[in-house]
Amino acid sequence: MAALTSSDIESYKQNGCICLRNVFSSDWIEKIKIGIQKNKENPGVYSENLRGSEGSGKYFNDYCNWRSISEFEEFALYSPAAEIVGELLETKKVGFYHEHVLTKDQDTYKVTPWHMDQSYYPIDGEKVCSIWLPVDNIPLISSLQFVKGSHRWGKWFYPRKFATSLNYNISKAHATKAFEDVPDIDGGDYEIMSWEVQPGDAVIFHMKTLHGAPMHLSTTAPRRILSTRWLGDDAVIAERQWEISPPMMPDIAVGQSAICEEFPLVWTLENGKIPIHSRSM
Ligand SMILES: O=C(O)CCC(=O)C(=O)O
Repeated sequence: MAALTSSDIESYKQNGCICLRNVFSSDWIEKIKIGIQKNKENPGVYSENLRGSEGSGKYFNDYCNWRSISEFEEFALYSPAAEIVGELLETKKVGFYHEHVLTKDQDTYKVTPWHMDQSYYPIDGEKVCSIWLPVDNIPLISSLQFVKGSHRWGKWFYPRKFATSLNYNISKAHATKAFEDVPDIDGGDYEIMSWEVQPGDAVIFHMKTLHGAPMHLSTTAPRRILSTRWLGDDAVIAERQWEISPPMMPDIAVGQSAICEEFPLVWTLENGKIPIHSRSM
């Protein structure tokens, strides 16, 4: 058992984010470091290197490489992550959606714009979250920030390009939901949650919680993160009016469970981790 407390579960429900301390062993952290290094040396088709207007560092991000980077596949299938998600979301099954590497070199001026992940994804449902896992010590000044409780506002915000902070272009005429611009969080009166974190800690957040990250101004250490995305019982395929992320729609009807061959079942409450050879919906 991942042994989360009822207060952890309640706090996640209320705030839409939580920091769990020391939940991944140093072996997992070392594996992830290797995976991140492999990813940076051999970036995938979706990779980006972004820079702020000043500073020497790059904000590298890439995703959906877990089937070719064995350390990420192992993490998705065999680490304690899926069970933690199962307990925190109080879900009977957990599917793995994808991984996302987000590293900021020393002296990176690029901020991560405030955004809501779920509007990028063709996924509806409430039992859906990400685990933001640092492999470096991250001071509060560089750490991911959340707008407390924003997953419960009942609002959907347009996805924004990380490179420009501008909204995605809307290419289809018929919106299935009303989307709004992300409000000016930095200039507004919002309650922000954020944590100084060490390797082994995990920051978990609802896919609707607004979040963003400041520059990484350390001149001595990078800020390397593996963010993994997870699906629970009520996660279903949804339509979006823009290019979805990742840009591959599974061959599943809108409204059906999103846990499928592309986004595989990795854990159930009854059986625990699902071995790779016997995975089924
Ligand atoms: O680490 C970052 O800069 C952004 C992380 C993020 O947006 C995410 O994991 O969804």
